[in-house]
Amino acid sequence: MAKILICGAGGFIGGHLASKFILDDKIKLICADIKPLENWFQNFEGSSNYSLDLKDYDNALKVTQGVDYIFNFACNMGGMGFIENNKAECMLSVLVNTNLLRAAIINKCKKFFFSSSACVYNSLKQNETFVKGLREEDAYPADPEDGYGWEKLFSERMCRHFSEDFGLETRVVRYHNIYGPIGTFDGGREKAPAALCRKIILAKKNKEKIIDVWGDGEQTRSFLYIDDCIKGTLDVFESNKQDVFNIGSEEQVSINEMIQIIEEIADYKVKKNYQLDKPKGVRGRSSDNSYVEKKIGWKPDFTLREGLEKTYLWIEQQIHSGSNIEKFCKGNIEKITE
Ligand code: GDC
Repeated sequence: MAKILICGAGGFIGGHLASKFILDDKIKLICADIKPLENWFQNFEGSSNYSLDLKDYDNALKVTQGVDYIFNFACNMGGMGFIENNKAECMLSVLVNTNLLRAAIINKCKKFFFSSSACVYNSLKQNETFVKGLREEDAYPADPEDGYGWEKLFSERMCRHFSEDFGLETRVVRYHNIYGPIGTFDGGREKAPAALCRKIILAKKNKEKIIDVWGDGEQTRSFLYIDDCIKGTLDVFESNKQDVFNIGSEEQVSINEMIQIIEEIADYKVKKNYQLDKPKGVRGRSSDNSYVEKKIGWKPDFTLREGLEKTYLWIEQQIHSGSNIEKFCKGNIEKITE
């Protein structure tokens, strides 16, 4: 039986991965997260669940004992509204990955997965609205997103050197704005797909005609649906390629175009109040998947419209039932904007 540890299992991607592993009776699953158990987005009786802070090395040592495979999703993160305003908090996540790598060596773990981000890419390559998809080599020379992106790039690098120096097998992926059901949609950490679904759902519910949009709406991104993300994660993990891969979509849209898709799903049209002083991040970003497709054979299945339909429906259910609002809409540190 393989013993698998998911760190950050109480969060969005970790929770979805846990929901896959829990169905496999050849896996003994261990889940860890800093949040109290009742706030985990998903938790399962069939796994051993720990609420602990992995910035503490003793906790990292304890939870990795006897573990074969480690997936590390644990970090303090969120959408642009969070990472632009909490750079030190984001950088402190370096302690989690450092502790887990050290503990993986002590406890002789077989393989280590690190969830990096498109925020590692050089900002000069993201200055236009429509940009060429980012290739893995575009992370260097280094000029990543301040705070959050530097932490991710440093931790990627540490994975590389732990495998070179200590023989630990590592796998690293760079996620490009993952979205979908059972994720944050309010409170300051939400990313654009969930935030804009929420705003349109509320406008429709309250018969309002105008929503706030950060920036001028012409900035572009590509967004990856959670099911594609989980499939890509497992494909990279199970492969024998010790490397760094994009896990993203190549469907580049402007924020205005995404709003139009959400309006069509909602069957409700809104006017946009552009807030130019809000966090905007890079001007344009998209993934180039040629390397991951060639080496791993992974590519996404869901279109943005298909993924947004599922996401919209789930957020609408949460808002209308009102039952899970606390769990999915609460930041756990004070300094959050909007
Ligand atoms: O927050 P985000 O999805 O993160 O924002 C995308 C764009 O959408 C930004 O330009 C933002 O200004 C715009 N936007 C417009 N209205 C709103 O109401 C809104 N809320 C939000 N959140 N944004 C709005 C993300 C990081 C992640 C992760 C990924 C990797 O950056 O925040 O932590 O690492 O990147 O790709 P984004 O795409 O800039």
